[in-house]
Amino acid sequence: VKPKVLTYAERASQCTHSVSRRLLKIMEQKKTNLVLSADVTKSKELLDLVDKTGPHICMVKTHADTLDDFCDDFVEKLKQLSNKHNFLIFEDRKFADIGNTVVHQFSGGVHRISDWADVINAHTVPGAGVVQGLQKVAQGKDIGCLLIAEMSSAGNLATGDYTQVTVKIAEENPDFVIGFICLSKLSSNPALLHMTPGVQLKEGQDALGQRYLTPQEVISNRGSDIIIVGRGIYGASDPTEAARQFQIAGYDAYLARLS
Ligand code: 5FU
Repeated sequence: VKPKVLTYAERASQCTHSVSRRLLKIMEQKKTNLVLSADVTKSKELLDLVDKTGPHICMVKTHADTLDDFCDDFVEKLKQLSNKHNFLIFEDRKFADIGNTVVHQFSGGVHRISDWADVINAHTVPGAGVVQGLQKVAQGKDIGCLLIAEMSSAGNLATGDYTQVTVKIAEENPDFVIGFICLSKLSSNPALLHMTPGVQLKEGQDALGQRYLTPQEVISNRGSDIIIVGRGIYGASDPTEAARQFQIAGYDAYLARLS
């Protein structure tokens, strides 16, 4: 018998972590499993893009260290937009050092990520200490962590045992880890979210090793929960319309999985 696929609302009610619960509720309310990867390098351009596409997304993903003009005012404005359009903020910093170092990378430096991000992520190359270090900083804050269990790029080493150990670390840290960056469903725990980058409306690749799957393949066939889209949206002539199309494609693929 095929196991019943739970709705976002049903899964929200099974989440113990406030961030995964909030995200699933937003996904249910706004009918979207789309994360915008806002990889532009000027803060004004980023804020404009996010304001236009905000109604279509459940979360925005940033690379704060690629912004030419990152400052506190940018953070303030991004937070205002997240309230206006009801989405979460995910800083794709990919922490990958020993626990003691990531404590400072997460809380300090120029970006002070722990002051503003709802969601962060980490590689598991260093072992579970990276998660423990990040969790120490997140104590008392509503921040959830994703573990990078698989990657979209050609020839990456996050496969096999590495992926399996990463899933184990996630399952052992439910107070902090809310899911994965991955290419397919890795855990049957309904509280863990699966988020997949490398998504375009047509399969293909870029010139630097990125590989693309479609929303249908990622959500319906591979059982992931969330699509992460960058150039497919901000590189389109009409980013708002592109976001609307990805929203529909992703949500239809989710509905197809439910039925
Ligand atoms: F962990 C990963 C991964 O495996 N692949 C990715 O592409 C993260 N990413 C990020 O998703 C990457 O850093 C970009 O920010 C984004 C994909 O952007 P694209 O323009 O849709 O290719």
